[in-house]
Amino acid sequence: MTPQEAAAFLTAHDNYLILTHVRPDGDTIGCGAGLCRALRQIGKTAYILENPEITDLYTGYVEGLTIRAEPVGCTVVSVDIASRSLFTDLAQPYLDRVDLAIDHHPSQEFFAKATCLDSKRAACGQLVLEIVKQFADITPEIGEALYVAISTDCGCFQYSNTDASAHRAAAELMESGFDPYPVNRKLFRTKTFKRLKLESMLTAGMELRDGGATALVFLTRKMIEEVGAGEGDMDNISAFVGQIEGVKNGVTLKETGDGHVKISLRTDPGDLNASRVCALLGGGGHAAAAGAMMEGTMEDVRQAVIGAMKQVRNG
Ligand SMILES: [Mn+2]
Repeated sequence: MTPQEAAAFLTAHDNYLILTHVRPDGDTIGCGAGLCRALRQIGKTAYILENPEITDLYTGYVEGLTIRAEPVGCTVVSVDIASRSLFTDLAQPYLDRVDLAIDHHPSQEFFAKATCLDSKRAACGQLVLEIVKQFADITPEIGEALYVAISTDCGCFQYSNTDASAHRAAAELMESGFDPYPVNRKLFRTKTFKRLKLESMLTAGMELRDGGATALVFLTRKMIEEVGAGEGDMDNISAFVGQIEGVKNGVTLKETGDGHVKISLRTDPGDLNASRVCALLGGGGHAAAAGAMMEGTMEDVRQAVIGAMKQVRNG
């Protein structure tokens, strides 16, 4: 589906239930909030399905927009969700019931009846902007939500996915009238003290390989408990390792506490395809940022990741 067709679909139906992905980031939340507000603006009934994993950084954006139980005869739309494995527990009843998926992941698995996919977009928020501006005014609230989607997914316009069109979309959203300074300060220039402590622990336990081009960091339950960190203190912590000079491939392994380890891989463009590595581990994502979830100990998963990286590099 093109953005034009998606806009036509959204104006033709009603009673929307919007789904966001597990471990929600700024893109999925910003898209959900922006889309929900745009649909309400044109008189539609629209809700975002409650996401139990949302962190403090993003709760404000969905205030008054969420619902726990399903509206009758709803039209289900997912935003920024690449596969069924990324559905939250509450979204499980909708695995086969998504009417429209709006996404930008090359690893999109086409679980929905219709899909509006553009894998060239830095953020799903760019696609949602293109869709909603065809039927709604970009109010400051919609503008801020979609700005959060775009700016977080391209690391405040620093990641390799950042291009002129991401900047243009951000500029267009800023013109809606919200104040970008507090948003940028909160999202990109503020760290909790607990976060800094965790980063120092990650640094102390870092493993460097390939002459320093590959770095692995290990976030254990013990560290998290010692610091008393909440999920909000760990938002986007997988971006940390890539900030070290010389590191092209940054691996963050995080114990989930239920016998699984979450893998996040960030790579330099053209060096190693992160999505292909994570596909070997049962996950997916983008060429420069991908993830997977594996059962096992930190050491099991460490070896699996190193093996998968070698396999992709040699294959
Ligand atoms: Mn995204």
